[in-house]
This record gives sequence, structure tokens and C-alpha cells, in this order.
Amino acid sequence: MTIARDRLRVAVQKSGRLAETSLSLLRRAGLSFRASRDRLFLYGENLPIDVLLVRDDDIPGLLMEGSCELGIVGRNVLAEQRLTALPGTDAPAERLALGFGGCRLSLAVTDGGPITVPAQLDGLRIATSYPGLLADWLAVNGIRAEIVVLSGSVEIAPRLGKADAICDLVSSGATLAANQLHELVAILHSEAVLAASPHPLGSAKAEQVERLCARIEGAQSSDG
Ligand code: PRT
Ligand code: ZN
Repeated sequence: MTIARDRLRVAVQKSGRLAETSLSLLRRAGLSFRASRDRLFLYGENLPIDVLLVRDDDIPGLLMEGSCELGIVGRNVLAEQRLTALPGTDAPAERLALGFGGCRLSLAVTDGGPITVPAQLDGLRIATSYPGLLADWLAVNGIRAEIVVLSGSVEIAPRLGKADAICDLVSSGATLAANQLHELVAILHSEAVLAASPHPLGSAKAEQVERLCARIEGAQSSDG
């Protein structure tokens, strides 16, 4: 059930790679905030817009249940949620690409190993935290592989004998290199995005969303 709220609510990562830049983007878009005592909320001081500070994985769910109208999250998290949501449920949509938090979800294999092209993954095991995106890519590319779902430390799976390849986020490539792995192919290019709740908004809130998007775009175009 959605409780009627006049103020717009934006979900932002509480701590992690996107946290600081997400808040600084909102500040550059002209919003100023006062933190709640428990640091879970930032109350908008100059506009009727509040920020909810959460784990990034919770953002798609908050948008789906209508607890927040907008969220700043990696495209990888949003796209995975879309692919693993129950059929018939409306998923949040990407509204604006934000130009930070860039990374790619890539298939990677052991250096010097026998696999040199993705087709050779047929019949093998691939470890990932992104089973939806990986299954989708494998189906599109006609590759039948077993997906081993791991919630973390995916890069050590080949060394532990748990998988023949991995599918994980890569930015600099240093983590892959440190684990004697290299990229085969990127299956998704990601960055932080502004995502919108699939719930229809009343006209006043819809207008607030449009204004905030315009402010964010303005802040982006005045960058660097
Ligand atoms: O606590 P919470 O659940 O909120 O955070 P989290 O730990 O799940 O996420 P966090 O903060 O690590 O990442 C948030 C988002 O940042 C991700 O969903 C991506 O959209 C984006 N992002 C950008 C990355 C990376 N770059 C990245 N390099 N997320 C993770 N990594 C990891 C990757 O998984 C691998 O372990 O960094 C390692 C590889 O980095 P390189 O530079 O060695 O290639
Ligand atoms: Zn997370």
C-alpha cells in the first residue's frame, strides 16, 4: 500500500561507490538537505524532496512498492531486477543516465586457459551475482552454460574449482588481473542512472519529477 505523500522521495545508496557522487549531484542540482538523527533520511530544506539512504540492492524494490518515486542506482542492478522480477510485475524504468559509476559486466576466464571465445563456454559453469543478465545474454547468444550464483567474491570461483568462468563487474580490470583472469566480452555497459517508480504519479508529483530531472540535467551539462 502506498501512503499519500506530498513530498518527492529519492532513494540513494547510503555508503559505497555511488553514495557520495549521487548526493553531490543532487546538491549541484540545487537541493539542500538536513540529515535525520539516524542518518536514514535527508530532509530537503529548500524543495519538497527528501532522500532515503539505503543499500543499492533495495532501490529497485523501493521504487516498485512506491515508497520512493526516484532512485539513483547502477544500471546493472536495475537491469538485473527487471530480468528476475516476477512475471507481470512492473519494473522501474531508467530515466536519465548520470555519467558516473561507470563499469561493465563482463565474462572473464583464466589467463592462459583453453577458453578464448564465448562459444567455448557451452556446457561449462559460470559464476556470477547477476544470474538474470547472464542467462539473458547466454540465451541470446545460443550458449548453454550452468550458472553458479554467488553473492560475493566471484573472482575466486575459478581458483576454487567452483566455476570455469565468471561474469562480474569490471572497472579498472585490476581485480581480474590480480586473480589471473581476463575479459572475454562485456555483456552490459553500466553507469549510475536515475530510475523511476513504475507507479503512475499525480500531476503535481509528475511535475516535480520533471523539474528535478531538468535540474539534474542542468547540473550535468554545467560539469567539467
Ligand atoms: O552496500 P551496498 O549493497 O549499497 O553496496 P554494494 O557493495 O553492493 O555496491 P558497491 O558500492 O560496490 O557498487 C555500487 C555500484 O557501483 C555497482 O552496482 C555498480 O553499478 C558500480 N560500480 C562501478 C562497481 C564498480 N564500478 C566495480 N568495480 N561495482 C562494483 N565493482 C567491483 C566489482 O564487483 C569487482 O569486485 O569492483 C571490483 C572490480 O573493480 P576493478 O577496478 O578492479 O576492475
Ligand atoms: Zn549492494
